[in-house]
Amino acid sequence: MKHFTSIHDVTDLHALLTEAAEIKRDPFKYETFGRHRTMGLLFFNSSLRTRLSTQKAAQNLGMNTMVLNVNEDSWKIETEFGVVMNGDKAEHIKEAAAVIGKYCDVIGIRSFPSLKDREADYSESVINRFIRYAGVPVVSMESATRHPLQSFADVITIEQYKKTPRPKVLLAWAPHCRALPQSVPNSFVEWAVAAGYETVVTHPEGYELDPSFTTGAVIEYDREKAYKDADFVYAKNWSSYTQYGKILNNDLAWTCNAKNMALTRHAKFMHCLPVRRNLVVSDEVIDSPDSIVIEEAANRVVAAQTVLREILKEQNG
Ligand code: SN0
Repeated sequence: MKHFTSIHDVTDLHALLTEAAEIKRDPFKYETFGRHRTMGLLFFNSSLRTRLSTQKAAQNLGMNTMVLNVNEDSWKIETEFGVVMNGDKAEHIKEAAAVIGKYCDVIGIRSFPSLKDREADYSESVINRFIRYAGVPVVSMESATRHPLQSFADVITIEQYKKTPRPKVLLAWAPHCRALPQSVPNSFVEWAVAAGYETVVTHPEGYELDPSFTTGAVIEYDREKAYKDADFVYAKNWSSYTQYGKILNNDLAWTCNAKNMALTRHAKFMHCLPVRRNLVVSDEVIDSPDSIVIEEAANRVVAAQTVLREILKEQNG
């Protein structure tokens, strides 16, 4: 594996899941594999789990880590070309990426979408420019359109809990007070379909995701039908893709609550976190024994470690 920005960088998901299970059983099996290698973690946006789990994953492989909160601790970075840099941004992405590439053997990037310009966001300019100018492998730690480390951890978690070979996995839109990216849902659907699950997405009208991410999934507007007999419910808010970045609905009937969950086959509740209680999910559901959000977050280390090992394998030759 050279870079890791989506499911398309994975040649054999089944083999990757086997590798992940092995790493989960014995996290220190490859503790010297990344010796003398450095991972730089660059955050253009906030993070708790990704920041800590990815560092821990790198350290479990014997790597060194450096964390930079871009635009806060460093010079502000200009990501566009051809602009007269007479504003508050002192450094261009072209030099920044090239320099960081000299200090790091792997670079992780978190860069959320603007949610203002769909074409610009969906062109993934920040992560693609790092890939182009850093000259070292780049790992997405949530980009404008995807969150593959999260989705990989989600699939690892479903594999751990599933009771049937092909569980019904529901991605259920839920209300939120802020406009959020489509990255988590886009990516989750791609991975769930690739893992071979019966993948259903439910949301109010106007929340259709970019169809290139939902190929192979069923879109069910009838929420009750969608929840019916689900084995896993992945609640998540996202802002509109069609009316880009807009909040179109705040109906609390879409909250993942006990009434919706009662329609399922004792479904496990999942969410990437952070989650807004009693807006996205009721206390009752997230605090129930069927909630697996903490184990899901724990698997973020496993996912990141498996991916870093794949990248190091290629570097180590
Ligand atoms: C991000 C998102 O993509 O939805 C990151 C999730 C891993 N979530 C948020 O930004 C939540 C912020 C909030 O105000 O609740």
